[in-house]
Amino acid sequence: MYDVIGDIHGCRKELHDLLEKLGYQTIQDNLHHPENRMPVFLGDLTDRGPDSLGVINDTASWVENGQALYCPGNHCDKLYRFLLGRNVQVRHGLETTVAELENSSSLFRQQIEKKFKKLYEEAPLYLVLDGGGLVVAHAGIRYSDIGRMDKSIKSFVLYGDVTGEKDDRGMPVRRDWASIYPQGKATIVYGHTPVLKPRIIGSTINIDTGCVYGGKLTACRYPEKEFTDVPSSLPRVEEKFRTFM
Ligand SMILES: [Mn+2]
Repeated sequence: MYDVIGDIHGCRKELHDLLEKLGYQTIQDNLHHPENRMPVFLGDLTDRGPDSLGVINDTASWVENGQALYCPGNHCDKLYRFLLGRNVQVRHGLETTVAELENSSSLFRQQIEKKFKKLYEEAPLYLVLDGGGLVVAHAGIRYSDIGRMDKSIKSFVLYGDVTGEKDDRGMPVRRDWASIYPQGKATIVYGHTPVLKPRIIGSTINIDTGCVYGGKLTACRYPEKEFTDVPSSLPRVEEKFRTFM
């Protein structure tokens, strides 16, 4: 039984509030649930929120201890490339995580960088769970791509079905892949696009309820397909939430 948790973006307080509400107990670097449930993190652990390094520290420990699962988001991918010394633009939220690193002691910084690199390198691009009944992918996945792990689907899984265009607010235009995902197939739980409440279209469930924009941090309990959420402690940024017709 899984609790898939939406985009955290450095909101460590909300992460702990949500885990507590779901019945988890944390003791130092360990996470325990009396009914042996397991959290699944669908990427975008860091950036924009107040404690990205704390979120890395917690989640990487739990994954390493076999107490949680993780697949990356686009912000994770960019942070990883930054840590490798690649030429990435330190913006769109990455600047907050980089500032946290720069303000840390060199020992803590080294530990966090090592932990995050290991977490990222050992993670699959997306997770296939429950014998194929549940797929967790940061921005979603096409039905025909489930089972593939090659590089050509990486952009879709991390960024969604982008057209390369920008909308009138300067946001990347994303096609609504969920609306054409076939009915009755594997349940896809994903995030990446902030919505006011979980968006269920057929077998697809978007649980990015914009915690870092003052919304909520949401978990989708599986197989129940029920939601648990906690409110954000951050100010509301209304224009960041997508509405669908
Ligand atoms: Mn994302």
